[in-house]
Amino acid sequence: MAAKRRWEKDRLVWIYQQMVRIREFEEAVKRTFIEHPQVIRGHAHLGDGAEATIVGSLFTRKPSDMVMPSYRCHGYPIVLGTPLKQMMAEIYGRKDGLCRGFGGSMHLADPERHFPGTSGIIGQSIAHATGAAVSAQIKHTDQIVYCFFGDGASKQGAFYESLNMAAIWKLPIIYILENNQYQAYTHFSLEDANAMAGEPLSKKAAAFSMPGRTVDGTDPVAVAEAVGKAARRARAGKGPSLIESKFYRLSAHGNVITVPPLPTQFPEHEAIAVYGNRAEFEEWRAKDPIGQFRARLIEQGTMAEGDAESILQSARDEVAEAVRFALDSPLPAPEEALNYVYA
Ligand SMILES: Cc1ncc(C[n+]2csc(CCOP(=O)(O)OP(=O)(O)O)c2C)c(N)n1
Ligand SMILES: [Mg+2]
Repeated sequence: MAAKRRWEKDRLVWIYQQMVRIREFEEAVKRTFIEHPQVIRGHAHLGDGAEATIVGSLFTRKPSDMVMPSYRCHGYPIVLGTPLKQMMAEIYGRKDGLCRGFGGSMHLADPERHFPGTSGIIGQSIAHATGAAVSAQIKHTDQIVYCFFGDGASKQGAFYESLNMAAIWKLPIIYILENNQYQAYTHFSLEDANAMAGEPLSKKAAAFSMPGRTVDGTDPVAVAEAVGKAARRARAGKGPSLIESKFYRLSAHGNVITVPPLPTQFPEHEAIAVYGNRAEFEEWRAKDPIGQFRARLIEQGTMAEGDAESILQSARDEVAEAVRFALDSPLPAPEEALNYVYA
């Protein structure tokens, strides 16, 4: 009994630790725009607010399973164990990056860890992930696919076509709809923006006779329970599920590129900048999944305050080292520009 409790405790602390590592990494990406203007040449989109959904979902995976998110993709490889140094070097466009500096923030890939790649074309990653599930089924690899995508992406045709095919063929895939309530600059809800029909979004699963469920995406344990059930179903050959995880994107959609010599910056959140609704933003900021989970673990005696502090400090050290490594890494040589271009 004591051993089981210890195991449970370790698992909860592990979840907290991964959430903190993701947040600290993304804070460093955001800071780079201020402290080292022009270092990140393209766009970067942060997933702060999504940590409980990412870690809770991936908590249930086996190491050989495939993980295929959309373009807001920093958090997932962090949980899979991809070195932060290589990730930061990729975001900085450097030679030592995961994709030798050719991919950038929106195109991270780590095939060794079954993270095949991401796409900035909204909705299409759902079709890619469904294809990966077809491959796993044909090859009998026993892998399942964790397919993450946004509320906006779920309006695309690729979503409906993919869910139909996955249901018919009982593909080993979990569709994790990250409802962060914004689609770039537009609020998702029907009343506010006339952008999205049908709530909760998970009820669309019924059209394909697959299980659909909406969970509190600020609670990693609730996410892990729902996704774990879907994973057991997929592994048993019973087919796909749709999980809508509802949370709030805590940063603006992405950075804005201003004209040099002005630095590239992150603007205010769209709730404030577009809708003038600071109250909505503050309400959700108070439900920050990391703050909530930290308080809960401390209150229930699972984690000591001191442990929480050392988790934060070691994440900061790890990230600082990744930043140093990335800044020291050279840019790819100009003559390499056309390498890896297939057209
Ligand atoms: C096919 C396509 N259309 C439009 C865009 C421009 N675009 C970039 S992000 C985005 C919104 C995506 O919203 P959502 O799927 O909810 O993902 P989130 O940004 O919230 O993670 C849009 C429309 C795009 N990249 N691809
Ligand atoms: Mg969204």
